[in-house]
Amino acid sequence: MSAQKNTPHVVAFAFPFGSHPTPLLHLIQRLATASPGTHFSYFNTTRSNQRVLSKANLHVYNNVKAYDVDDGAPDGHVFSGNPMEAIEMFIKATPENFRKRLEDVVGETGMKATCLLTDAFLWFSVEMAEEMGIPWVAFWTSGPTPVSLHMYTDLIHSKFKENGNTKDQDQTLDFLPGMSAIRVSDLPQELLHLDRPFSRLLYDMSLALPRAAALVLNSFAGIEPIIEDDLKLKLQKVLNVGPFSSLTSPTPPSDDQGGCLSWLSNQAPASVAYLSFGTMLTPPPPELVALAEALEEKQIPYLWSFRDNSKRHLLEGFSERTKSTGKIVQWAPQLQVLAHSSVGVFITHCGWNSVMESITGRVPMICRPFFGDQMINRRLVEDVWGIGVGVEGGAFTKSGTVAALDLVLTKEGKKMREHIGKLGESASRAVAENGSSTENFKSLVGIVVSSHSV
Ligand code: U2F
Repeated sequence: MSAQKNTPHVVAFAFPFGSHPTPLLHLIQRLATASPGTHFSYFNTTRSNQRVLSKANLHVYNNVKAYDVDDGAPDGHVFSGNPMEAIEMFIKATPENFRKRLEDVVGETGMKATCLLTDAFLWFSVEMAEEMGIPWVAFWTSGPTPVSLHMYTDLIHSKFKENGNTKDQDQTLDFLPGMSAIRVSDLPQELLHLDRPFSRLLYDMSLALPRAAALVLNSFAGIEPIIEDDLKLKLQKVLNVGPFSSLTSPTPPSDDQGGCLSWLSNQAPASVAYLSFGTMLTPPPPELVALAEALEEKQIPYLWSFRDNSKRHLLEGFSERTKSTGKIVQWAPQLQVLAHSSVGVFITHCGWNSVMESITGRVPMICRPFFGDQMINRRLVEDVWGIGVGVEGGAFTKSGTVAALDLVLTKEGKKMREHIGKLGESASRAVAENGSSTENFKSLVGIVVSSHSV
């Protein structure tokens, strides 16, 4: 497409941490395919773009262009390793880094922005969009429950916080629609303590969301019906357009340098434990050791996605002793791994993308959440959907992990597999022709494309 001055121009801003930028880019790629007459600009920090774009096949799209924005870190800055440091520097650089880059791009291309489609965290986009007289579409990369909880932050504080402290951790949030299974202990720290820049960002987001033309989620209708209905009352439009993992196009290129898929093909059906803790974390050393001991004791074939080289030595003896039954790789093609018939259980931190991918692959989970929405996701997986189990005591011990493996791979596993099979079918129906996510996606295209006439 040759970009013209009056070409509709959708501008996407990514939150450059964890897996956030990737599903936003996938959404942009789907929109670019659906609306070839629209131009899409994807803004992300240089560091994050290097990671994301190498796997993105962007050259296939002649109406998508990626741009680097400043991440707020001074030149030559050496990060401490605490992810919050980079996040806070980035927050400090917003919104000016995006505003400045957008002005440059509009100046260079002559194409004014006609719609801002940004990570919901970047709530200031609504102010930029309103200044430009164009719609803001917010993309929430997790499920409906966490975003709904953020919208009840003030009410939750008034119920549960006394002198800055949270009362009984076991209390449920049954005074909120659809939240009777959620407990105080499941709430993200950022929701309970509003004193940090990241917490403020999320609080401000909850205030800004009603001004969004639409909230888009990588989820599917019916998964949390009461919450979805409640969100619809508060927001202009709620569009579940996922799960992305159930979609066949655009297929992320299979990145299988470790040979995971051929290894899986030599394993018995539903026998392998797949372990991965997402893009941001590694369990602490005693938990890694406990996990390895449990796998070894049970002689369970395993595939472990493990990137933290500083902790790799903890698994050395274990990986040597179990090399005939297990495999440790730096990166696994997780979507295809979870879709492989040999995988019987997913040991996960309950990041939302992992949960969606497990549902798509129909693989029950053993959950060890760490932060943010992960405790909520665990609660849904175990207590609401019955498709997995949390580890006893909330952290990996050898006996707790053995018990969880026994449960999922033998006793209760059958029921979990039935439940996840049904959810997986609903997910497939949602993204099929005329399915709810497909129809929602068409509405999204309508919002994004018609916005040039605003
Ligand atoms: C943050 O989650 P993470 O990025 O840590 O974890 P996920 O949401 O589960 O996403 C991880 C993605 O990385 C892929 C995997 C997922 O799509 O398929 N992946 C892979 O392909 N191969 C590997 O070896 C390892 C991972 C945050 F921490 C969570 O709390 C949020 O729920 C989440 C979404 O907002 O973002």
